Amino acid sequence: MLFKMNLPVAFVFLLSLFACSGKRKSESLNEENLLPYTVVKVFPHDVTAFTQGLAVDQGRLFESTGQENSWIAEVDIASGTQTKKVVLDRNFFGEGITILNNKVYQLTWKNHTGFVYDLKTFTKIREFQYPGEGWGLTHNGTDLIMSDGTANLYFLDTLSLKTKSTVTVKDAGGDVRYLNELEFIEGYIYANQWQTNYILKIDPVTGNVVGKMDFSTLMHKIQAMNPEADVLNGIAYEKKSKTLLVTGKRWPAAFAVRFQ
Ligand SMILES: [Ca+2]
Repeated sequence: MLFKMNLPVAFVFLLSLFACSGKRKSESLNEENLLPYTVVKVFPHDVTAFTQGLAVDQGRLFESTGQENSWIAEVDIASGTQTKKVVLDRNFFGEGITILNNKVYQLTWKNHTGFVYDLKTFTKIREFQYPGEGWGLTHNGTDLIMSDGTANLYFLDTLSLKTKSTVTVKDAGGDVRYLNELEFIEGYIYANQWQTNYILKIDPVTGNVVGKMDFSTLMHKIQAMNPEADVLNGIAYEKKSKTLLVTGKRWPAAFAVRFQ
C-alpha cells in the first residue's frame, strides 16, 4: 500500500504510525533514567540491509551491513537507496563503521580485522587487527571507540589502531554486556544493547550508564510491518539538526528522533 503513495504522503502516514515517545513505561525499566524522545520524521530503509553500523559525516549518511556480501555504502537519506558502495570479500562479516578525518573505519565480526577506506573514493587504504570480536564503532573526535559484545569499550589510537584505554560499562545491576552499535553524542557514548530495545547513554570516563532510551514501541511496529525485521542496530547523530537517526537489521524504516 505504501509504495503507491507519493513520498510525502507516505511519510505523513508513517509518521502517524510512529508518532510516539519514549515515555511509555516499560516493565523492567527504572523511570528515573529513562530519556524521553520524539520521532520527528520517518525515512524509508532498505529492508534487505542487515544493518550493523550507521554514521553521519557532514550531513551524509553511511551504513554498513553484515552477513554474506556485506557492504558499506553512502545512503541517500530521503530514498534509503545506496549510492557509493563497497562489497566485502565473502570471508568477512561487516560490523560497525565510523568516519573520522576523511577516512571510513570498519570492523568485521570474527576475523579480528578492521578496514580503513578513503572517504572520497572508498578505496581500501589499510587493514588493522584486534584480538576479540568486532561489534560497534564510533569516535570522540580523537580516538576510535569500539565494542566487542562484552561490557567493555575500547579507545583506539587512530595512528597505531591499538587500544589506548578500556572502560567497563556498568549500571546498578553490575556490568552491562552485549554493547553493540555505538554513537558518540555531545560528550557521551550511546550504545544499543544487543537483543534489547534500549540505547544506553554512557559516561565515557566512569563507564556508568546514566540514561536509557526505550525503542520497544517502534520495534513492535517495525515487526508488524516486516516479521523478518531483526534487532535495532543503527544509530547515527546529525550534529547540526541535533537529530538521531535510528534503524535496524531488515527494518523497512529509519527514524529521525530528537531528545526532549
Ligand atoms: Ca553509529
